[in-house]
Amino acid sequence: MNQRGFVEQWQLRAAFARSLSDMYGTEVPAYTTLLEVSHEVNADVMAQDADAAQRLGTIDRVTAERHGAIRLGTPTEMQQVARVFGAIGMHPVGFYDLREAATSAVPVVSTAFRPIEPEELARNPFRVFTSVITPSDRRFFSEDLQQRLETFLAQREIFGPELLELADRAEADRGLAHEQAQRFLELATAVFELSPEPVDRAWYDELERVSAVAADIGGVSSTHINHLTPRVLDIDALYERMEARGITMIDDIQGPPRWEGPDVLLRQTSFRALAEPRTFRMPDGSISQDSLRVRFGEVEARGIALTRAGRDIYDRAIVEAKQLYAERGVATAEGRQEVLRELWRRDFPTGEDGLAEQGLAYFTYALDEAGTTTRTPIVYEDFLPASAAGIFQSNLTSDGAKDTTQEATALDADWMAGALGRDLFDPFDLYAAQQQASLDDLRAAHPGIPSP
Ligand code: OOG
Ligand code: NI
Repeated sequence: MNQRGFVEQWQLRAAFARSLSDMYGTEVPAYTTLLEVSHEVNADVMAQDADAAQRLGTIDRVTAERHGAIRLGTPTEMQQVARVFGAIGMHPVGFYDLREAATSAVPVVSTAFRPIEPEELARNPFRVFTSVITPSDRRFFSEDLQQRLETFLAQREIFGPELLELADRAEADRGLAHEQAQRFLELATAVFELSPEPVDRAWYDELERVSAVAADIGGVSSTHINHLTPRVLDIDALYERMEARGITMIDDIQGPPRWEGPDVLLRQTSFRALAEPRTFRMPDGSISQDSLRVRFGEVEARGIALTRAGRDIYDRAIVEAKQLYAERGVATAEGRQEVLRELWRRDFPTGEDGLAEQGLAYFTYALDEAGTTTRTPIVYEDFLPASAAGIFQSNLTSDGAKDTTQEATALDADWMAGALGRDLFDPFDLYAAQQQASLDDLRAAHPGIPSP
């Protein structure tokens, strides 16, 4: 807050991330353990070599850094959540089609809301992976079920008028007066709390036979945060320490392997979804207690953003790795890491120099005090569809049903932009523009300088 009691957008964003984190910690205590262990690991990595640890962001940024995941029901809800995130300087970036990326039934398409300017990312990089269900996709939903689902979703109100009004004001004024900021944070946090309202058992179960994700979204008249993810500087160490504390993790760390070369993109893992008590309304009208397993805790380590050329190498390596697991009968997480390492050594340069020279990753350039050009890697701020599908799947209680004889509904980045009623940013364009801006600044200040 500044002197006149005005709370700027980035301060609202940081406060919202903290508020969600506090709320989620009371709802899912294992998340609090995950935060504790993340802090321990980060402190240890900093103690070993503080410069190396902060090559991809200051420790203050990394300590505050979270991503959340939410799942919504309609284009209207997407438009409304875009207003709430717009209020705190988060914009939709990228299009992810989980219907294609997942082998289980995951009938959603997604985008991620995040800050897009380097200074804003440095202040607080909060991001939220946001999915919307696809009732028109016949591989999952019959015409009859689509209609009943859409009718159900059209009747619910997730974002109330007071919250939306405050959101619009914050977006227009780039912040809010102190009291309004408090109210905005209170209302916005409440949207994502687990509702005590009884769940209609028959309706939930009908949707769950199609897809556990469909039931989580369309089986209830509210929404909730699905997981919150801290950033850690050594994800392998974190995995071991969580298991040592008796918390069962999913089998793998998704994404690139641990290896001796530069970390690229994103590595993620999670602890298994926990049974949470929920209240149900049974077909005979009685109320009963049971539990649902949908929410979990995830953790991630971030690496350098790859160019399209670099990303192609990554995508091909992930596909090839899957073939090799099958061919060689690889059945353990360590075995899969070995295969990935083998491919990384073959396909990726072992240093940042190689990544830059071959145009595989993004960097910014500047002159240091001694007059030499320095190169700094740009951190990857987005998500990976294959990893996201893996995270979804490893936490589903059932695979659901996908009728692959039916046509997919075509839903793409343009559809998403239309649903949101806003521009959808392309992640590659954002990284490329940041790299180019640094080169332009360098040349403007030092016209004779050779290209790095
Ligand atoms: C979102 C899964 C994607 C990630 O980190 O890749 C995700 C969800 O489960 O709703 O959060
Ligand atoms: Ni996630």
